[in-house]
Amino acid sequence: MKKKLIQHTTEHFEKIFQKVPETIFLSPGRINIIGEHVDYNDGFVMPAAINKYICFAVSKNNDSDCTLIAKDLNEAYKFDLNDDLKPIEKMWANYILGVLHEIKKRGYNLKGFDMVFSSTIPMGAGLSSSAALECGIGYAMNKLFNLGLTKEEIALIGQKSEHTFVGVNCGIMDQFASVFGKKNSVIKLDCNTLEYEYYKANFKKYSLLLLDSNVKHTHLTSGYNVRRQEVEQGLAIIKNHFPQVKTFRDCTEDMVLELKETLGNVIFRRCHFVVKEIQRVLDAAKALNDSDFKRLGQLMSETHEGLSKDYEVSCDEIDFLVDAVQHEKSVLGSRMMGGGFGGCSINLIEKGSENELIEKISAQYRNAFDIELKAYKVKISKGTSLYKD
Ligand code: GAF
Repeated sequence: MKKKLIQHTTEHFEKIFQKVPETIFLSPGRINIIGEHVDYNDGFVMPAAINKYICFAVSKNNDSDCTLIAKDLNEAYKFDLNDDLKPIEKMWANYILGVLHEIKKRGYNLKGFDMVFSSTIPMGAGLSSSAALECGIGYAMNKLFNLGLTKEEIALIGQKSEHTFVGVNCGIMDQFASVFGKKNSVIKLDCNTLEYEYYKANFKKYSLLLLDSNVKHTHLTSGYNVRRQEVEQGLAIIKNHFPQVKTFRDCTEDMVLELKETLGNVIFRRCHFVVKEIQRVLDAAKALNDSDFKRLGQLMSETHEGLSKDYEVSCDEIDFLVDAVQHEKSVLGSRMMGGGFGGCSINLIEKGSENELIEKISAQYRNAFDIELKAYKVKISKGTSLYKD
């Protein structure tokens, strides 16, 4: 699949620009084992890059004009790099323009380029095709024009551009996973300090299976930014009562419980989820280290309960998919993954049982919602990288 993607992207570039692309880059999507909606709350997360990619074929063109071709959408956008870059109607282009704008703003010198990109990351499925696009373009500019950006800077530029050009106040998890992904490794990222550790993604008898609800979300129209405001509001109240609290990391469950009435029902549930989720990631890292997959699965399921009932970022279709596997002996844990309001569930499942489960759940899902389920057996792969120069 990767080879085909590279081949198609390269051929398309050659057809459009009548030359061989100077470089090819691959930027992966991501999964997240656990730690949802805590990256913007100074928590820990455990994402990993996967073997679904956006492929970029790029060449410098000795001009200040740039041509971007979104092969899968059959759309193009041309602009002059010397112009003041601003968000435009074409949403996909904003992920790229935002990154270029951020790079220019930091004083780096960019020159014109021609680019074709194509993807195997399903869009709106919670696998972070947007971060892959941002990081891929950041990585490509860095290499092509020798900017000297670090991987961390590339991730931060991607995040910033999503805030300014797309309007989603996302955390750092997706961009970090896309850039820092490592083959067969899960990243445990401290979103407060950006320190990270790799954990061997050795699930032994188990594997990770994604069930795609085929319900598309966009964070902009979903409650993502609203959730951020709610927890910020909650944290301000907590800090007021407990001056020793600087971030959610310093906050205990008891503190939140003590302030239940002051916070009010909704904000209380949001904050309670955050505090519990931060602890769950630490417990999950231990479980993974100890190869205690039963515990890991339990923690994943607890996360879902919290995301659905307290953080309220799930939806009927995803709740259905998680509920449907609850009593399956082969499944140790299941939860919605990513920003929510659609997308995929991630399941820790006994190796070899995947197909049977997919068949069974697909039929149930079709009956309940008249929607075709998609399933992905993902492999954990390396982060954004140069494929060829
Ligand atoms: C989205 C965001 F982009 C991430 O930063 C993160 O908050 C995630 O939702 C939820 O964990 O993917």
